[in-house]
Amino acid sequence: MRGEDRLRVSVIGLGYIGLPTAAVIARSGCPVVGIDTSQTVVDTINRGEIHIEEADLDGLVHAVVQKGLLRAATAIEPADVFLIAVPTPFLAHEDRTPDLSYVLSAVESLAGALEPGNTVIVESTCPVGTTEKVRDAIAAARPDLKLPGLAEGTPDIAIAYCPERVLPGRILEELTHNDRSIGGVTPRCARKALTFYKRFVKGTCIATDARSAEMTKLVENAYRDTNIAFANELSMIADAQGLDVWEVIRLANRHPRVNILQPGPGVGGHCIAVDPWFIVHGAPEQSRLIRTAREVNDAKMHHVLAKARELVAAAPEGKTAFLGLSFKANIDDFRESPARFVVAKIAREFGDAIMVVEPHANELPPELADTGAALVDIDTALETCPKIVMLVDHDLFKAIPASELADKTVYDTRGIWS
Ligand code: SAJ
Repeated sequence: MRGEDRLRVSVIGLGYIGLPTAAVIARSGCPVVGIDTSQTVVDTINRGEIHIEEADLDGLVHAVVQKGLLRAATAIEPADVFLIAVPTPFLAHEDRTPDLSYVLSAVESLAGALEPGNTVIVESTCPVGTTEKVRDAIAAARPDLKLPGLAEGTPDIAIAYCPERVLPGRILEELTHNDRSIGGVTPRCARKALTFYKRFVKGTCIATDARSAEMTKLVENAYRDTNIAFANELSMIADAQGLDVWEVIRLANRHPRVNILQPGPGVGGHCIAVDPWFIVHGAPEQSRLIRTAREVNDAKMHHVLAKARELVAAAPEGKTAFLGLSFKANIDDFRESPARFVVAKIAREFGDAIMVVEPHANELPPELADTGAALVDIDTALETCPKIVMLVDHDLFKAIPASELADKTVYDTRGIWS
């Protein structure tokens, strides 16, 4: 590695994790080149602008680009540290096999640029064993290099897995202050990666092995999914028994050792709704609870769909407003969003009987475009619609007093007016 201040960093993948990570590393003083296959993304960042919505990210990217510490490109350049932050989706939605092709193609493109002394770090969420696969792919592409765990003596390249654990909406804060698990292919690799993270992480950095770090990331999201599934299952039980689930949870949470999460229209996003399946895929026989939690959260989405359909179908001449499309509050991320799923299904069936309010969208997603459903602002929806389905607890919606809805029929899946 180079001297402290001239450490060159390459961040591959400039999405929700890669771009903030690149900006935070650049802020620590390292020159960073961000690599992305999209020319539009590269051009946007090189103008000092951003293509995603995230608190305070625009100001930081603008500042580090202006200082010459962050630059974007479509082709890999030599660096001291290569950090991979590309997506790991499913191969096919039905069988939920993890698709490692983005990770492996990033590895393929950086392998040619590797020099002895370099460090390769995977941050993408991955099934257990992926970092070793990355090492093996580098070994196949670069037989001239000594790789950790494969060759005798000091390896030329350090390889580690270091998952991010930031919450969308709080990414910059959490990138800096959260603790990090840093898993090396060998202990030496972990130490090298740890020294790098210490430059910009204020939380505690804990060295471990790559497989444990890979599993830790999956476990964190499966834990949250399971807890949300408990709340969602309770909400369906409460519906069947005519109970107010919010009241029951509020009361149960007065117990000093009970902390039930909030029911909603299902679990969305690109992490919690996906990662538990990586565990199930790796150990199907042993993952009964984790699989069931996924199924419960998906079932909640269908439960909400059925109840929303009932509301719209009753007197369809009176319009229904659907509040929110994103996968959670106050963000512009619509990936794997249960709200979007529900609205799209209803729109296909009822078209112009529905209005959609989403303060974080300028237009409706493509599957809603020709259905007759209209994207309107909140005041138009409140003036026009006698029926309301609340799907996402954006601050804008939480600011509506329950008294303003007194003459409406409301299905509140988030309990904000409970
Ligand atoms: N949700 C509920 N009820 C709750 C909490 C959440 O229905 O009480 C829903 C949300 O509405 C959303 C989904 O769950 O649809 C996920 O939202 P989230 O805020 O729990 O998490 P994400 O997906 O934004 O971020 C998660 C975080 N993981 C954990 O908290 C364990 C984050 O720290 C990870 O970095 C991120 O996944 C990731 O990238 O893996």
